[in-house]
Amino acid sequence: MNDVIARLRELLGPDCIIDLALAEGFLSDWRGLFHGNAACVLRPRSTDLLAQSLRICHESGVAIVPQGGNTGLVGGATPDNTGLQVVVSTGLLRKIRKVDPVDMSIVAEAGATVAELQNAAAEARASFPLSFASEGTATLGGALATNAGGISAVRYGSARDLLLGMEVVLPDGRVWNGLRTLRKDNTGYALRQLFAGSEGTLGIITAAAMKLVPLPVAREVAFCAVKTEDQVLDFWMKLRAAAEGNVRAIEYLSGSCVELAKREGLRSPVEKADHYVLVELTSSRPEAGLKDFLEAFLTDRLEDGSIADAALAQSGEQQKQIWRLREDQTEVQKKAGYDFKHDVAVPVAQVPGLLRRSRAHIGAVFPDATLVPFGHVGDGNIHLNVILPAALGAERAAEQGRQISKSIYDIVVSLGGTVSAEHGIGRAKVDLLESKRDPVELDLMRRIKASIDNEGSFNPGKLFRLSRTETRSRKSGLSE
Ligand code: FAD
Ligand code: 2HG
Ligand code: ZN
Repeated sequence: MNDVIARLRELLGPDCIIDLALAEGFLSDWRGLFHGNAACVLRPRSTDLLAQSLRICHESGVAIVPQGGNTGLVGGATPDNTGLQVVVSTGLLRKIRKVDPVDMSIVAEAGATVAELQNAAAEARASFPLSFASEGTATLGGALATNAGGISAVRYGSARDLLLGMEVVLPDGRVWNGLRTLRKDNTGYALRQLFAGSEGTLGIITAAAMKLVPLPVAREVAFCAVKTEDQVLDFWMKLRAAAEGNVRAIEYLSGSCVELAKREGLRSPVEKADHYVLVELTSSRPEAGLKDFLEAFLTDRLEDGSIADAALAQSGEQQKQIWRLREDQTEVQKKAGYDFKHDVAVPVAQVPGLLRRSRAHIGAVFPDATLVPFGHVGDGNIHLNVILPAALGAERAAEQGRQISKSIYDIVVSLGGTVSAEHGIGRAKVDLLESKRDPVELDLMRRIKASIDNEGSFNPGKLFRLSRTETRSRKSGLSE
């Protein structure tokens, strides 16, 4: 291993390889749930240097863990604790290579943050629509590798729906240049889509070409108090039918989420309720009449009783305050006790049933637990999170958390849902994927993995369980 590190140091130069003493931030995940060790952390400055580094690692059978902004929520970017894996960070691959307002595309390196893409697009009077609370740190490569969703997926889709082309360094160090920006290209398998959502198990995305959309110049935000789960769905159905494609976000918050946010000093502009809906409408036409439309729509909903109260933001500042109730949830819940995340999706029609059944079950069986569901209701993607009090102690909380998670995932699957909607599988959900997915589907995924990464050296133990042979060779040190 020392020899490999020496060769990598010579190739990359000392400032692009981080020794373990300084690597703390690369060895644990954002939530502090997973901690690992590594032989070293590489930060190559170019695709070519990254490719050469991977060739050196490949020759020596060294395992690789790709890492972007390290904001992932399922432990996918954290190395194991053998100290033998090499973390490859895209931190120095940050260039925005091209913004093309005619083609409506942007080509950027994988380590550029989602916010940097948004800013570059805005400078060219266009919009990169992917958006979520960690966008200031999460990278383009990470967003693609996890197929991130976020608040605007209801209108523009998840990361893979915006993907036009890709540059990838394969496990053996070869570079695939598929950086095309074509809107139509039927030339065989859509290989780029294999790497989207692959969570670092097939190679390292070094750059991507993404779609842009027209820059919104009109924006309205409203927050509504709603009495029942069915009314949440009813509100969304009516808005979708009336708003003519102007809905950029439709987010659900349970009463418990808003109470948690209030405890942290945030204010809700509407009366207290069991459920809330946040709506954002946007348009690229300044005179789109969004405000008049939303005012009339909310008045009708107050009159027909489908909402109990509503506030339409009157300034950019008020829009921000409303959004904070939603976007601060991850931070607020992290502080509130032991938080157990369940990033799930069900068919949209099943969202009320999902919320009701989970509440009834958790309330009856786990009196210490607080259900704090929120999320992207327009996509049927609810973060069905649960908080257990710190006073329970780590061991009891972990045991109860396991039981709670099992019952939530069982309910989700019985409703035709998925156990991961947008965060991925990483390390946290490997067993869950194996237990809930069709064996044929899993077999196909394993074959794809083996055909691109035949040594199994890319992000081992993520997405798939380590195979018995891999476990044996790792234990006996053969992978050194
Ligand atoms: P990392 O965490 O570094 O890596 C994530 C995975 O991708 C790992 O498996 C890693 O190996 C792999 N990877 C990273 N870069 C590459 C690359 N260049 N090539 C190949 N593989 C790579 N996610 C959502 O979908 N929607 C949300 O609304 C959302 N909100 C969030 C809010 C907060 C506060 C936080 C902390 C996280 C949130 N996330 C959300 C999760 C996370 O931000 C996203 O998954 C994000 O896309 C991860 O990007 P990253 O650069 O941090 O990736
Ligand atoms: C969001 O929608 C993210 O804000 C994070 O996906 C969800 O904290 C969570 O559970
Ligand atoms: Zn989310």
